[in-house]
Amino acid sequence: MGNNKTGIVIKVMGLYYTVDADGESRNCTLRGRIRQLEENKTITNPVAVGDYVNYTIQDDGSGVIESIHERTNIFSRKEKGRNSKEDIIAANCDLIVVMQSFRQPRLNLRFVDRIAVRGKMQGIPVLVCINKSDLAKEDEKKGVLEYYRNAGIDIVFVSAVTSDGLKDIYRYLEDNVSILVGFSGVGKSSILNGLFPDLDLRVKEVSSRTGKGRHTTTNVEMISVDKNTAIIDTPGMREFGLMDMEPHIVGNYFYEFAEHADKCGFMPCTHDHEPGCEIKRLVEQGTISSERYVSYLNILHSLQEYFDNMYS
Ligand SMILES: Nc1nc2c(ncn2[C@@H]2O[C@H](COP(=O)(O)OP(=O)(O)O)[C@@H](O)[C@H]2O)c(=O)[nH]1
Ligand SMILES: [Mg+2]
Ligand SMILES: [Zn+2]
Repeated sequence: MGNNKTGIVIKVMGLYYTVDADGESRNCTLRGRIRQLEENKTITNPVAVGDYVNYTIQDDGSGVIESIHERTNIFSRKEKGRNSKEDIIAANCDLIVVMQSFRQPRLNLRFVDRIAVRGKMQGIPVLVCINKSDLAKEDEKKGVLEYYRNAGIDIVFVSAVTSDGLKDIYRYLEDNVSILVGFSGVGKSSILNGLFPDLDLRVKEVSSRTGKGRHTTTNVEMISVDKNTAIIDTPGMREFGLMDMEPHIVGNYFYEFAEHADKCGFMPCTHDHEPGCEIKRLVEQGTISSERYVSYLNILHSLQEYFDNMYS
């Protein structure tokens, strides 16, 4: 059939999708039977940015998505609550870039750690990009590097104001589909503008009242940079839920723990109250960052509490 096409989803707005094929975008809806699939009752939207889809073209020029190609991965989150659904933020990503800033909003490495756990669980590499380095003291940067020592997480410090580090990020982004996540106000748009001046994205002032910034991006959207490079920009996120993860597996995704876990007295060990825990020993000895360990416990305990409530 001549009107049967394959494209990539570059934007999702509720039940409307923008699909790109050969540089031409088309507004699409979703065939009813896909929308009604049983599995869709547990996810917020069956189609995500980054999905390859087959679609047909209607008489009015709009498209209808008929099928979704198999995915290499998904990047998703799941919040608290019995009825909460898994929210697939994007599909088929090569890299997750978590952006943070040293000021306004200030660093929140626990948020980074949650995303890193999710990324590692879903097999997607994670880059931590810390912006507004023009406002940071040297020992603040050193603190971040120490926090992530041996964690298998790459860190780059950048500044949209001085352009420091832009080349370093570009090296990661080039020839990849990267998803960019972070709180509103950390400078995602400013950095993208600095990297790709032709794209002309909107940058808005951080609201001085909250220091959190306004939401300038309301929907997930893929920005095509060149033939092989794309960035998926996400709305400023404040929360990142891991609520579908079994507590005892979290330690597998803290790589500087996982490589020593075979020396723990218990198997599996949650590295919490168990006697003879090698991880606790390494924290006391200073080999593993004690703050990273506290961040780990924070995730562990929130999942344990969640699972306890679910099954009681
Ligand atoms: N000092 C400083 N301010 C920055 C930097 N990058 C962005 N900003 C400011 O931070 C605010 C939020 O930037 P924006 O790019 O809109 O953040 P987004 O919400 O993550 O897209 C704006 O007022 C920017 O001017 C930086 O590297 N240094
Ligand atoms: Mg923005
Ligand atoms: Zn242990």
